[in-house]
Amino acid sequence: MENSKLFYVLTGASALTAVGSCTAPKEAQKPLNVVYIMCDDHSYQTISAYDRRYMETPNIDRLADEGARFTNSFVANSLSGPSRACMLTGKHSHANGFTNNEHGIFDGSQQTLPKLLGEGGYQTAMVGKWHLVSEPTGFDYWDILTGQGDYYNPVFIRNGERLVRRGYSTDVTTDVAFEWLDGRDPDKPFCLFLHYKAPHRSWMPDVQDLGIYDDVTYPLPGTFYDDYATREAAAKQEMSILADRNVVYDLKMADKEKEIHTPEQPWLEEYGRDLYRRDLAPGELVPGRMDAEQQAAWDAYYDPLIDRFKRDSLSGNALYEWKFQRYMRDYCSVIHSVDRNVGRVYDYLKEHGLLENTVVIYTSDQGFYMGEHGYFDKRFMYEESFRTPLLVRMPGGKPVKAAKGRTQVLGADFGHRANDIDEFVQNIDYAPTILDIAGLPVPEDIQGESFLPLLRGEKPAKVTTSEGKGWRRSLYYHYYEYPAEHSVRRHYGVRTERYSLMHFYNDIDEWELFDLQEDPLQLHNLYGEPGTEGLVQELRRELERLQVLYDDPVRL
Ligand code: SGN
Ligand code: CA
Repeated sequence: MENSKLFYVLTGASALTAVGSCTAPKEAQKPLNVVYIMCDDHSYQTISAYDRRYMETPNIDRLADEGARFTNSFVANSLSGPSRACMLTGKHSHANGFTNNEHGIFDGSQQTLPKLLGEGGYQTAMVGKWHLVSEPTGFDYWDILTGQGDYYNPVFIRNGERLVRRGYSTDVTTDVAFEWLDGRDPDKPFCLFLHYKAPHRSWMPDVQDLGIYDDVTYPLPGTFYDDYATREAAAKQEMSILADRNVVYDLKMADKEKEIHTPEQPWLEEYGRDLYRRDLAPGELVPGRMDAEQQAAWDAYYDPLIDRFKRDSLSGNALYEWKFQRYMRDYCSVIHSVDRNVGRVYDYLKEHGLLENTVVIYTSDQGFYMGEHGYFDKRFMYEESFRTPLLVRMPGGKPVKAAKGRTQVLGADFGHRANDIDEFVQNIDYAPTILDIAGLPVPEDIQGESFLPLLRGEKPAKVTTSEGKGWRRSLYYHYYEYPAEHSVRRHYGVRTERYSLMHFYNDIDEWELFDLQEDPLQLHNLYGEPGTEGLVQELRRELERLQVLYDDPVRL
């Protein structure tokens, strides 16, 4: 690893020139800082740097414009806790031990990125959604949301002490990050993990953003009315917008009169009402609930919508499409606040002279369905939730000159940009990449690869990885959380440039094979069709190779 060169190569145009003339300014030689921003459930479809169909996200897009946009970024296990554990350890779920949210407790005694950064002289802070059950270890400072976190007046645990912070979760989380940045030692490099709760279920917008997208009618995705023919596992789930999206809880039709019922999920009905209608003593802060002022603004917006919903008494496809439109409006409104806060982070770094020597990473713990296949949620190895956004702003803000990579088949047409990195990257790569950016060695047992060489514009074919010369050409995936909420069956699989092969197991034994070139929306399962035997054999061999490589005990 040529770490000694990194500080120069990465610090933008002026520093690059200075290196050549041997008069590098002192500032340029400082170790780089990292701001790692991770949302919860942010789909690449709702970032306009990727996809312009739904909304504009100018502040998030700027990170891509001033660095790189990854067009083939994936997770190893599309669920919050597992994804966070992969990021912290650089290892697949079976190797870091946190395979699912329901039973997982992260073993904080193991080797992690913050510990390695700390040993290398970095200051580290973890702010926002943590979701790994055990207390954070290895950070100099941690100030985390409890569990999933709340949108309003969230409870935090600050280095062990519980406190309620008044305000909207995304704003408050950013404020906490700024407080830490203000008080840090300016002479040491830092890595800040800024993890928003947004836009996780139940998609509660900030009161200032209520209704901002009410004039927008969102296009239905092409697979909205999917009948799941040929795909048994795709049909066997409980994440359907029509059947599983609760009008009271998810769509906030929590009427005071209690005339709206959701007979399919009665427990959610009461829970949903409680969430929004809880009586509060004036001015009192109840964790996770609104104060009187917030509640008044909320009601002023929702009450007329609730009346209208009662009057219209929709059913069938009209109800289905109404649910979709409300979902999109809530979700995009929540993202609008994330985008505003990303703008605040950018401004902070600029005002404090940090943009020149800080790498800013923007990602999500996984992708999300925006109605594709009729779904919300994630979990599946299908493209929308297997993928996750990844944008990296480089120090100095210079767009990366990406080597011409392989062009990949994508579910949505993103168009092509000169600073697109098309290679396969996965969230197990984040830890080694950040260590590499910090100029620190990457321990042998880390399973991911540093993608810093790709950010430097090096030719992927020439990059040395743990598998030898050349960048990886296939990805491994393994999802475990079943039986559980949303009922997505356990599965593992392999994705190559053209194909995706997955095996659903446990109380089901189904293989699915998709040709992403011919069928990018993944509607036609080719597995078992005459003529695919050779291809299946080849892909199964690759899958087995990855299971051996990563030492996944499940094995084929
Ligand atoms: C909660 C949500 C689910 C979601 C999981 C996991 N239900 O349990 O819809 O899939 O979190 O999400 S809720 O009724 O509690 O909102 S994850 O991103 O944290 O993995
Ligand atoms: Ca998530």
